[in-house]
Amino acid sequence: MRALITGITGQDGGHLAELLHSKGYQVFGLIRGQNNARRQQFETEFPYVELIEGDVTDPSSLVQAVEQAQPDELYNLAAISHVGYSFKNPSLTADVTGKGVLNVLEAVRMAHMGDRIKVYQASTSEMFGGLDYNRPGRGYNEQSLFHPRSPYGAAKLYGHWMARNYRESYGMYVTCGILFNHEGERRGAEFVTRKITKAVAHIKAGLQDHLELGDLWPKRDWGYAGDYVRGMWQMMQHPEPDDFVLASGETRSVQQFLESAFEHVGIDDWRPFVRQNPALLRPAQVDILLGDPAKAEDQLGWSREIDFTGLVQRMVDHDLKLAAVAVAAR
Ligand code: NAP
Ligand code: G4F
Repeated sequence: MRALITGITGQDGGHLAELLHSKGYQVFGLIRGQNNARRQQFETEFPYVELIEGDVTDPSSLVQAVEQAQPDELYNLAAISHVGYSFKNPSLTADVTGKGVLNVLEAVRMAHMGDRIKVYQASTSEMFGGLDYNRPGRGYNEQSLFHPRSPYGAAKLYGHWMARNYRESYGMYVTCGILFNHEGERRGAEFVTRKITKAVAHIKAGLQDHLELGDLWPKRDWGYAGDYVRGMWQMMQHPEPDDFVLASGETRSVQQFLESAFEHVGIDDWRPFVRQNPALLRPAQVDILLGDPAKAEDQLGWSREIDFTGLVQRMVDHDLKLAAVAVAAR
């Protein structure tokens, strides 16, 4: 089996490459830029991945990538994925996170491989967004209404509907995973969980004295990225393309994540170490995300191995090791 992954240098790209390699796949990854700063580190960690240069905003590079990789499965993970950044760069976000999906789908169709390549689209719980009329109740599922609250969420919703349209119009195998927040050791430090675990480790090691955050009250449904990429692969083995929610079914506030991380290093009172920075507030907030993964559990047999406490501890322990290396190098 051959797989092409866009967004290979991101968090999920790394986990998915590892999973597919362990299953015997030949893995190809689309990498952008003339001199991508992440390339060398990526090649060291994943020597078995064959990198192909391309960009989801450049249709011809995608046709070439598809022709070169000849994939059985194409996982479209590339995106500008930071919600806060998308408010500052909405047009770029529309081009990459939205129209980029159309470019990938068209590349498969234009290369006349629409009948043999299965496509996975990385859709998101940010598409639900949420206002009073569509609060999640027992959890958003595949039938819930969408109301995106950011340029990122709106761009993803466009990509989601284009993916569904290619499934319905051309009979292509295009599956959308509507994934709730998933985190881990590979999470970028610009996302709140990793920002917290890194800061907690640095504070414990004496490398940093405080942490600046935005809103602490929003709630998210957090899981471990390794569990979620396994769900992506399971979706692609399903006989029919479809939409599936992956979520933990539990929701906690940013403050609860913060408390758990500090608690794990033996600091009971986190308040002296945390300041609010108004520059980190967003023009609109998604108050609460809670997902219902029943369909994926029933139809795919998907389950999670790592719970919330395990996730926090794993991330903090990883960052404590990195902090110890930094202290030793001083
Ligand atoms: P991530 O760490 O931010 O990775 C994004 C990837 O997209 C990076 O490899 C980045 O490459 C690549 N990329 C950005 N612009 C590109 C372009 N113009 N052309 C080609 N590649 C480009 O995201 P992630 O957490 O792994 O998430 C993977 C996907 O799932 C994303 O689409 C995200 O929106 C979606 N998603 C994530 C979550 C979550 O909780 N993690 C939940 C739901 C959905 P560079 O190295 O060049 O920057
Ligand atoms: O970690 P976040 O930036 O993740 P967010 O906005 O939930 O988006 C992530 O999950 C989505 C799935 O639901 C993905 F589609 C998306 O690509 C991304 O992976 O922020 C989480 C919460 C927000 O309410 C934010 O306002 O934490 C709050 N927050 C408070 N202080 C902060 C900060 N977020 C960040 N990034 N940085 C802060 O300092």
